[in-house]
Amino acid sequence: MITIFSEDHRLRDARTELFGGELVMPHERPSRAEIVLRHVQAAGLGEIRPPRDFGLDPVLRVHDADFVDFLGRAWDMWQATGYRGEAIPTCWPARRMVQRRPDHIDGLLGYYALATETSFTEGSWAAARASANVALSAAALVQGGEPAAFALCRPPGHHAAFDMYGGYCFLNNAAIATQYLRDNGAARVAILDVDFHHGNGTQDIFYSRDDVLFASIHGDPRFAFPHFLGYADETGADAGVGFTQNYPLPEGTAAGPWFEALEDALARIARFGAEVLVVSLGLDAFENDPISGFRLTSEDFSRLGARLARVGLPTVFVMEGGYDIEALGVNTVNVLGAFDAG
Ligand code: OKP
Ligand code: ZN
Repeated sequence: MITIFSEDHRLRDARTELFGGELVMPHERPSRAEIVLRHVQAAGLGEIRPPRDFGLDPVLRVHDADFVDFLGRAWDMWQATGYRGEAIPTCWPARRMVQRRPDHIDGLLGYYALATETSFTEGSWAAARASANVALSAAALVQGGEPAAFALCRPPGHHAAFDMYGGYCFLNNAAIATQYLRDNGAARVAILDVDFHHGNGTQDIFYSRDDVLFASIHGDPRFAFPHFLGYADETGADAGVGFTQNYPLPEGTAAGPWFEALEDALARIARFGAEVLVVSLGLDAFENDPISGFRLTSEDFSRLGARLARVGLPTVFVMEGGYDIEALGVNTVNVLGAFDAG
């Protein structure tokens, strides 16, 4: 299959991630995309193309305009304060406080962030836009008749909600691609999120809709980030009731129960009558992932790719997480190669 990749991912190169009470080198770093690209090349998966620029219109179909405006101005506002570090929120509109957009960057960061690990830096906005264009370009290929395409997105997107960033995500690449598919002829699109972490942003964006099915297999929020969404009883609202399905699984989950959840999700996707499948492809359910808690093996990722091929739908793979950088290229290409072989 064709891979879409942008060198501009490198513009997202934070020095810090607030982790365990320390500022550490970010887990979500440029070498992640480079190793995946190298393995795509080495495996001869197919052509690698740069994205085209879709502008902000398709982004604004799923994100709040004031939020997008904030992302575009946050670094300059932070710089103007004279602060010397990277931009990290320190306060929130917590319970019983007023949800009103303030003016100062310290307040804006807390207003729009859902967590503190995602330091905002100089090139973050440019990289996030490029990442969305990667997803859109892959979606356009599939809309144009390609059976599948791989959006090698970085930064990832599935934690970014209508008006929130965090969890290493700024714009929700999978949601932007999904809405693009809807706007260009697909009546029903299914999103399958296999990243270890719950795709809270994607769920948020489509929660009240019956034209997009969202299914996610992830670490139970009682023990896993993002901690405040992703329970099994979140099944949609209004017209969207029954069009969100969460599979929160316990720490230490290995292939048996994981693939059982996958079968249930795929049965729902079939019943839904999806015309296109968007896969939020995180590889952090891997046994050696440094920040996650499942036990899938590299072979299990091949099994996943082969199973997704049997679904028989046009498929857009959108890169999300995966932090065992040594294994990330192998695991990604195991999914995609097995899909192509299937
Ligand atoms: C992004 B994606 C673990 C803290 C986790 C943020 C994780 C973001 C994951 N103790 N911090 O879904 O891979
Ligand atoms: Zn993840």
